[in-house]
Amino acid sequence: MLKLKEGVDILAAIGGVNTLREAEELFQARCDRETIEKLHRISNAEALLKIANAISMTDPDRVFVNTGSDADRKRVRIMSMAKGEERPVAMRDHTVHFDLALEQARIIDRTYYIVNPGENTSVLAKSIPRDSAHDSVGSHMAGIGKGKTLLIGFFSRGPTGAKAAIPALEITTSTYVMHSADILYRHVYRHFDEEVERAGLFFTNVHSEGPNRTEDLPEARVLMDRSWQTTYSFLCTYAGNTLLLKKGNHRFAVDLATYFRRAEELSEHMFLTGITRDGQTTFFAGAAPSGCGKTTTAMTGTDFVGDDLAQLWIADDGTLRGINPEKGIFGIVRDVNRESDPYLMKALREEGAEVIWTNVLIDVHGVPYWVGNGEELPERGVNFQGEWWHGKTDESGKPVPLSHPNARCTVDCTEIYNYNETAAEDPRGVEVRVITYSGRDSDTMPPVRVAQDPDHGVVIGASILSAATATEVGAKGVRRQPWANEPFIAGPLHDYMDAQFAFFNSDRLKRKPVMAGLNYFLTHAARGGEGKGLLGEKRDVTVWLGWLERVARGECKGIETPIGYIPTYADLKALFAEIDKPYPKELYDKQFALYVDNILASI
Ligand code: SPV
Ligand code: MN
Repeated sequence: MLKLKEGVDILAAIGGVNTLREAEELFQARCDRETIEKLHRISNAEALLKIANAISMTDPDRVFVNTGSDADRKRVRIMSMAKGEERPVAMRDHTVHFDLALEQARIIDRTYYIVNPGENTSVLAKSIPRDSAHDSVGSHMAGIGKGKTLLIGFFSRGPTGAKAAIPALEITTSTYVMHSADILYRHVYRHFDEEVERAGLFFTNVHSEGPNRTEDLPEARVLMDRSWQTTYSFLCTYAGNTLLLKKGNHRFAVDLATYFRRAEELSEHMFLTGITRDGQTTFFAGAAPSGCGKTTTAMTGTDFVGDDLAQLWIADDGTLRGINPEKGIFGIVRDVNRESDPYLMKALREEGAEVIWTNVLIDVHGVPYWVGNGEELPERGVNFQGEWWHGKTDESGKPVPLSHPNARCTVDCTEIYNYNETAAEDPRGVEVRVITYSGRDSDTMPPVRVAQDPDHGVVIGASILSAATATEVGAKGVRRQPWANEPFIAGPLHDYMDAQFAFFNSDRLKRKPVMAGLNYFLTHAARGGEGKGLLGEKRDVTVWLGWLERVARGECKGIETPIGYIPTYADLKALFAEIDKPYPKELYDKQFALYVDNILASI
């Protein structure tokens, strides 16, 4: 069983700062006047000690506190350009950052949970004993900041004051990481003390890219100390490995929900989006594994709230509430085009937004391009492997793609036309009426089905399957992706499942959500046709969500089957008519026929 503040606090042990007085002496010795003044506005002793120990351990030349003011944010961007972590591209306020060719995704083979003796972790995750982690951090992070500026930011994972929002420190030598945090997270510098008080805790993240060389990558590590809710990351730059406010802290939030707030909260790898019809908005929270179209699905709603993470809780009035711990997207750009993602495309291609591009192709005019963008593509440019030209191959003779399949854009949600900022910033959260679970299942489950009861809903979540995607270095094959959250579940999966049953069956949850399975990856070949082409189109998701919205409002029920309620042909035909699309009965039969053998095999 996980215990907090158990075992050696590695950061304190290496930093050696134990009292507030020592911390103050260190600030006086190591920081300029402005930084000291900024630190003096923080009074939480634990946070000041974390900061002092991070400075002491990494030994930077300078320290910079990013309060989130316009001036500080601008300084971060200027530093990033001067340092070369980012460069400007043609459009104003757009920059590009390249990660090393061999670090284009999460380095799951070098990602570990730091554990105490006897502590269990998920069998699918890697763990490292506390004393070995202590050695590893000590030998790689002591002095890693020499010659650099250490940047410190105070963030909130969620709207200030929301029940499930948690404050966190991001401490990094990387200007790109801090710039990304500026776009993706809410600053809470001015209310940090109160927020720590309210939440009862905060998370800490310490990162340094070190020299940023390919030869150091085997030594790169992402280490997460579950007991001290502190992450350590070194010798890497990809945001999934370094901006641990995101998935590092998500893992701690999963721990909190599972072990300390059981049946009260959940922390999920889900988008949040709403559909408004006749003046009423129905909010959805939807899980999908990394690289399976979560961002695109979220943006099909009329009231977009988040594309990656959701903190859910049961409110005192018995409703299910959700917040997005983030306020920006770090989205995959492959296949983002005007047809499938009009709002995102507008934010990316029209002046006005601040955008960080990563691992795309920059052409000779400084314009970013990516595979599947629906535009004419340039013949040459610079990408994640250096100079690129059409037909370029790597050492093994394989063609080098124009952009990496995990190339991304970082942009504030307020730049997205259908973002409902009022709902997203509401500390009461949005009321979640529908939960969806989707994966990449080519041959078994229908496009949409509704669980018969909460237990069934939990099982649908537990059964998600996905093909490997480009979001993890070295991932291969189809694998189970329970709740699409498996890569971020630190503890044994049965604990997580138990927490799901306890949450959705809770007597306190008076307004039970509709729980549904979604699958838009059925192929023609799997339904008696030819080829791997998809049955239906990506944009049909609006119909599946539209049907669920009607189920949530009690306007449709569907046909009861052993795998849940499936829509009637008449209901779907009417919904397709609303998007001016014919929906032949023959296609419905293919999509909703139950392939019992496949279903049994899957069970
Ligand atoms: C994902 O891979 O699920 C992402 C990007 O959202 S990151 O987790 O930051 O690598
Ligand atoms: Mn994700």
